[in-house]
Amino acid sequence: MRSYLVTGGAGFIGSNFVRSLVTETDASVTVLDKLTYAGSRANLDGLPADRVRLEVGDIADPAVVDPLVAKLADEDGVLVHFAAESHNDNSLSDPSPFLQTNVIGTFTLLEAARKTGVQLHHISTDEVYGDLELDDPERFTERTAYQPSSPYSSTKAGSDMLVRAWVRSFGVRATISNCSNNYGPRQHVEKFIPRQITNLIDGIRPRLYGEGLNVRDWIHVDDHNRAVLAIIEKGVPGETYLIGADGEKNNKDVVQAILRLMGREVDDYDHVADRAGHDLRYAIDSSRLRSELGWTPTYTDFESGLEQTIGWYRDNEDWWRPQKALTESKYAQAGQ
Ligand code: NAD
Ligand code: TDX
Repeated sequence: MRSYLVTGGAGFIGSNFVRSLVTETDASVTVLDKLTYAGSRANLDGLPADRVRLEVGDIADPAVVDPLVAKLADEDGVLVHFAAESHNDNSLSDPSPFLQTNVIGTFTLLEAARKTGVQLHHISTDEVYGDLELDDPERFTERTAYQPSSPYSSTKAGSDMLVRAWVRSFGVRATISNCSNNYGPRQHVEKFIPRQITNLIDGIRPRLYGEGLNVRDWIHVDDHNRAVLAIIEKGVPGETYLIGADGEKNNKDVVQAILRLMGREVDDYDHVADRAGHDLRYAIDSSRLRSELGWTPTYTDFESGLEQTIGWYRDNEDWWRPQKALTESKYAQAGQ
C-alpha cells in the first residue's frame, strides 16, 4: 500500500486525483489543503475515512509541512503538489496570494523534500510557455522557452524553476508536468466552462471575452490525472512531461457547443470586456508522454466529455450554488 501526500487535494484537479487513487489503487492519502475559496471538504465526500485524511493547513507554513513530509518519508511515500492559486482573472485583481502560495508554498515543499529525500511530483501548466499565433504550426514541447504573460503564469513558471534548481543543486527527486486546460466535474464556477453551464442553468447568457477567438487545448481532468500517475510510477526523476490531448478549440466554438448541448440557440451569447494580456493560443505536443510512458487520452470526443460535465453541474447544484453569486458579482465589477 503506497502513501501519498496530496497538496491542493480539496480543489478541482486534486480531488479528482484523490478519487482516482482511491478507486484504482490501494493507496492511503493525506490531503494538505488550506480550504481557500477554491477548496472544499465536499470535494472529498464519500471517500473512505480509513484511506483519506484531510489536514487543513498552508503549504507555505513549514510548521505544517515539515512533520507531514517527514512522516511521508518514513513511509517511502510520494508528495504530489497540486495546491496553487489557479485563476488568471484573480491574479490580475490581486497578485499577492499567487506569489505567496505558488512561489513560497512550492519553496517550502521543496525544502521539506530536500531534508527528507522524499519523491515529489510538481503539477504545472502550459501557460508558462506564453502563447502561440493562431496559424503557428509549432506546439509547445518540453524544450519550449518559458515566456509567461500573467501574474498567475509567471508564479507557476517561478515554481517550475525552483523545482528544476532543487533537482540540480540538491538532488531532489522531482518530476514536473505541464498540462493544458482541464474540464470536468468539481471545477470552480469562476472558470470558463462551468461559468457558462451554470449561467445557462440560471437563465444568464454565456459571456465571451473579446472576440472569443482565443484557443485553449482542452483535456478531461481524468486524462490529466492518469498521466500524472503514469509519470509518478514510470517517469524519470528530474524530467518534465507535457500533458495534452489534442483538444484545441476556440472559446466561441466551446460556448456554441455548450449552447447546443443545453438546447439553446447557438448565437445566444454576449461579448464582454477582454482579459488584460489575454493569451491567444495554447497547444501541447504530448509525444514524449505518449512514446516514453505509453499514455493516451480516453476522452477523445470533446462533446461527449462536455455533455457528461453539463450533466454533473445539473445534478450537483448544491455543490456550486453557494459560490455562484459572489463569483458573478466579482465579474460584474470587472465588466465581464
Ligand atoms: P483549484 O483552484 O480548483 O484548487 C486549488 C486547491 O489548492 C484548492 O483546494 C485550494 O484550497 C488549495 N490551496 C490554495 N492555496 C493553498 C495553500 N497556500 N496551502 C494549501 N492549499 C492551498 O485549482 P485546480 O484547477 O485544481 O489546479 C490544480 C493545479 O493544477 C494547480 O497547480 C494549477 O496550476 C494546475 N493546472 C490547472 C489547470 C486547469 O485547467 N485547471 C491546467 C494545468 C495545470
Ligand atoms: O467568462 C469567461 N469568458 C471567457 O471568454 C471566462 C471565465 C473565460 N473566458 C476565456 C478566457 C480564456 O481564453 O476562456 C478561456 C479559458 O479561461 P479560464 O477558464 O479562466 O482558463 P485559462 O485562463 O485558460 O487558465 C486555465 O488553464 C490553465 C486554468 O484556470 C489554469 O489554472 C491553468 O493553468
